[in-house]
Amino acid sequence: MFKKILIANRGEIALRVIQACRELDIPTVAVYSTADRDSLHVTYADEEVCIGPPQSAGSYLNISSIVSAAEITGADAIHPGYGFLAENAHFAEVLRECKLSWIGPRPEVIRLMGDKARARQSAQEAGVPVLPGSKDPLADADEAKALAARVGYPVILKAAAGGGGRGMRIVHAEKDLESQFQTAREEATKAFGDGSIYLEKYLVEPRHIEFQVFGDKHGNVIHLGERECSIQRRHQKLIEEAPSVALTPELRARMGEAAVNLCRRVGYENAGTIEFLLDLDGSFYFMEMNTRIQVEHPVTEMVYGVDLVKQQILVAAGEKLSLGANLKPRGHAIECRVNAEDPVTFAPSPGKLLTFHLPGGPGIRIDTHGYEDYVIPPYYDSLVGKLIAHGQTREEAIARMSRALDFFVVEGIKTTIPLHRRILRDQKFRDGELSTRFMERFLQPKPHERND
Ligand code: MV4
Repeated sequence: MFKKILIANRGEIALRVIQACRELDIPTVAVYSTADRDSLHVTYADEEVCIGPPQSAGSYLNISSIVSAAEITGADAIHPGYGFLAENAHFAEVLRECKLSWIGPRPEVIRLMGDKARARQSAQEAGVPVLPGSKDPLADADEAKALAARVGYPVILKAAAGGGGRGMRIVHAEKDLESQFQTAREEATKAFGDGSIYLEKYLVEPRHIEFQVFGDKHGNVIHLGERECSIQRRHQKLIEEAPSVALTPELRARMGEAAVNLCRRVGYENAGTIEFLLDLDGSFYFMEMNTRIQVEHPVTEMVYGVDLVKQQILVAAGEKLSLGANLKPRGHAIECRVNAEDPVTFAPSPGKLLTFHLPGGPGIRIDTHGYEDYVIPPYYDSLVGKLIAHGQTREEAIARMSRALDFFVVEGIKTTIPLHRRILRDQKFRDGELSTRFMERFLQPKPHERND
């Protein structure tokens, strides 16, 4: 087992990793920027190293500072959390060269899945359904036109180096394809230094369903069911739940098998997520793979009663997956992301938490780095905490979430709590009528509120 783990992250996920390490009796090293001196991950880690200025480029993304921090403290493994360097294949390679263990998949697999066009090919080779579209990145707009004519409009242009909604263009008719293709290519070149574009048939109102997968170094791969993540705005998820009301046991088995087959094919080790689009008729299609632990992992933990972060550490240390046979989902879990944002305009709202009262009681879990008098810095993402409710049924999970939101008191900054309270009262939400357009519709002014 590892002797000391360095956590190359901040905020709630850094604390979450420290919790897992403590249970495994492994000492921890926190790294922090000068903006995070008073952060709980620094307080709770056994050792801490300042790695640079507030801007992430100089600190949480600074590979040489982080490697130096590991060498100075004698850490022998690094957990990247999510975001920052979590899906940086180069970082994983540097660690390998420095004889530091990486708590994540092999760099080759990170690189393969980070190229969304190659990931799509791998899915296809593994027999996982993909939407009609490109086999390889498109050479030019003419090739895009010919392909779009074959698959039918609307189509979507995606940057191979993008992902998570960055660098996408929806095209409804042939007359718009040429200009959209050029724009997509220019944007991708500018944003990612790689202008490779591929094309797919566009699904207008799918659900976003993702499967939690896990692989070890001995070729064992399992899945831990799905999360429904359709409630998002501008590709930022707001609410996630498990299981999805849209899946029958048969469909779950087929999607889970597809997810596991893809992981086996690429030799996946670590926790991972296979994202699917689920169409209204029950057809599902591979969208992307995330090669990290995700923000929303707690809903799976609540339903399956497992500690995914602990498993990441055990598996990275070479242990065989011990979850296997006795995996049994129980009940329903929902997560609300509490962001330091205006609940109406979504403008960031950093600042001091003057009051911070957390709800508790049956079925409630909160993952947060917040505390009274903590100052949320403006430099990083706006997540202040995740409120997770578990119940025997979806109805019970909703009831528990609603009362926990009512009893969650934050003063000093604006948060998304009032927005979550409204969504949880929404009839469509309560009926489980979800799609990737849910928020667009929810936020549209109701007819009687319109003023135009
Ligand atoms: C799509 C799609 C419809 N058809 N691909 C958004 C994030 C990135 N992972 C890919 N995304 C989409 N790809 C095809 N062929 C719709 C989306 C999409 C979406 C997906 C999941 C959750 C929310 C979304 C919101 C808008 C678009």
